[in-house]
Amino acid sequence: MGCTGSIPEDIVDQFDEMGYVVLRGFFDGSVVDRAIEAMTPLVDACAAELVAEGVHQDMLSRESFERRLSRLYEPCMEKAPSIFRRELHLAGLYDVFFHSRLLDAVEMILGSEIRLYPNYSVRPKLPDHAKTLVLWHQDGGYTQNAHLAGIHEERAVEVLRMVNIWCPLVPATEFNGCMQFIPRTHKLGLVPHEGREFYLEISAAALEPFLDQAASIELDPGDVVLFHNMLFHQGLPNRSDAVRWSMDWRYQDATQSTLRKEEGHMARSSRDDADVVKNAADWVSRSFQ
Ligand SMILES: O=C(O)CCC(=O)C(=O)O
Repeated sequence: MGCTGSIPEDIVDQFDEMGYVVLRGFFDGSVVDRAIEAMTPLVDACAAELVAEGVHQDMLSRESFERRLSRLYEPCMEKAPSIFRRELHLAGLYDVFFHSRLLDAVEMILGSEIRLYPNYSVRPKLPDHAKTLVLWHQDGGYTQNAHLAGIHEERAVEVLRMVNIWCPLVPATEFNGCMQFIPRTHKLGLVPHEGREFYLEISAAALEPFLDQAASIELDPGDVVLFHNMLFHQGLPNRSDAVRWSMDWRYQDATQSTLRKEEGHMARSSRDDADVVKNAADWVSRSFQ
């Protein structure tokens, strides 16, 4: 067990060497509870829609957070959400995205100009749901795909200085679809990705030499993992009958371009804090960008 908010002294060395750092017990329970509470109205809205369509008679409000979405979409998996993104300007998520100890840790890696990158998500990974099965990739593969399209030079993505964060809202295990990383692959630079039905995937030639080094990152609520945006990673399939709820987001050195059309939100700045998101109300008043 780690200690709430504690940051290892060698965080930068670990991050540089392995491509990721696990911080156990980093968030205290109330941070996770508020995030779960914040998501409940979104699940209610899904339930209300299914009731209106006659899929269910009632909203299944007595089901646990872990099971409710899975029970709701059992009869119509094709309608199930795979990700929430634009909906996340919620007071209960401010303490996650702008957690000051987390920003301290990120500052040690990125420096003091920190942007919340315009790619922040809550994922309800439903059992056996292909749309949530994120294949082996580097985040840089998506950034390249999303924006470059000939506008920027090819290596622009590789110079982005970013820290990705992933944390579970329920225990994440190999059985219900935790993340897997391949240590040290962030040092390879951007490798070729191929388009699949829902996601990109690292090409077999680039992936296979490293696959036997894959490590499962099993985490409990409150644990957080920081990882490099060039690290090879995937989410395992969810073989349980409940939802593997998780959050993932990214911070970037704000002196750089996002290479996307959205500009993100300033999280910390020692130069000029005028644009920094100030509090939960400020976060709620903004929108995905
Ligand atoms: O949560 C998952 O299963 C995948 C998340 C992911 O690939 C990411 O955070 O970049």
